[in-house]
Amino acid sequence: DLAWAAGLPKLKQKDKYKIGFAQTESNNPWRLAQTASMKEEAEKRGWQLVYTDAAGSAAKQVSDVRSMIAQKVDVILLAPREEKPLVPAVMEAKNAGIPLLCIDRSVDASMAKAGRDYVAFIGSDFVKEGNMAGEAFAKAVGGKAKIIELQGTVGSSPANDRMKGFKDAISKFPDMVIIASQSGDFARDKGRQVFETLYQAHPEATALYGHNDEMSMGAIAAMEAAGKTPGKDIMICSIDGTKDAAQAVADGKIAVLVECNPHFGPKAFQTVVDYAAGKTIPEWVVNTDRLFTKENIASYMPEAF
Ligand code: GYE
Repeated sequence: DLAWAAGLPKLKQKDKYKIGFAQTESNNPWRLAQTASMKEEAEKRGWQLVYTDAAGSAAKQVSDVRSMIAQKVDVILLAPREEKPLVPAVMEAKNAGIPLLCIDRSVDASMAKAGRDYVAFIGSDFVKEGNMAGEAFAKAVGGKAKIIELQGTVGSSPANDRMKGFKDAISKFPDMVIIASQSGDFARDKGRQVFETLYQAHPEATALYGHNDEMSMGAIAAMEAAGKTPGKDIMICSIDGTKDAAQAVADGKIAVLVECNPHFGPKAFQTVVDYAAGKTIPEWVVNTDRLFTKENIASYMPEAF
């Protein structure tokens, strides 16, 4: 039938699967929430989970996938750290006859395609996240800001797309300008260091766009250490929805927060079941994300991770 006709590996219908989850790193609350969601779902269904943590190395993640192939897992869930270096892992799974799904980040579409080389991409629309952030932020700052951007991991799909979406949104506002942009690798400490350096070089900055909450929280620490008030001297917009960031919205430090939901377990496992049943899986199973400001953050607080 349709899904299988494309040349993708088949999956037998079984009560229980041995399922691989190749995580990219575990140094932030988003990753921990995602891993917990996978483990919970595996336990609930009684499936065996083969879990690996690439510890921030694309090369290790490739070998993690190889070891899953060698262990003959039934199916692989891959959270590809970067778009290009993980393509070989995707192709090797395909050639070994193991269906693979990209979870939360995707791989370079010109090199490996969902629906042809791997089953599907399950995750957020990062361009849209950047767009939502940019539009709401322009409103929050009255269409005028000198922005420092902290990019995510270089070569990762969320960094590439959040950059693009935000840029497109603010291009409609001539006084919204990005004056400096550098990667903080999605990490809190790196975000703090990079912000400190960029702010020293650009003391005229009035705003921060952080591609994730961990970097934004790091930057807030740097601002406060420099005697500046986040939310006043420097306006902030951020993406994810961690507990710390939600609290910072409530406290008036972060003006705009765009959600990126890490709880993939139920959706990912159900997609595997549907695939085995021969249902047609969309190439992109899209997660929808919400927008939070001081006005509506209270309702989100219990969900923050
Ligand atoms: O925003 C970040 C994490 O790939 C969508 O990666 C994910 C991003 C998320 O490390 O916090």
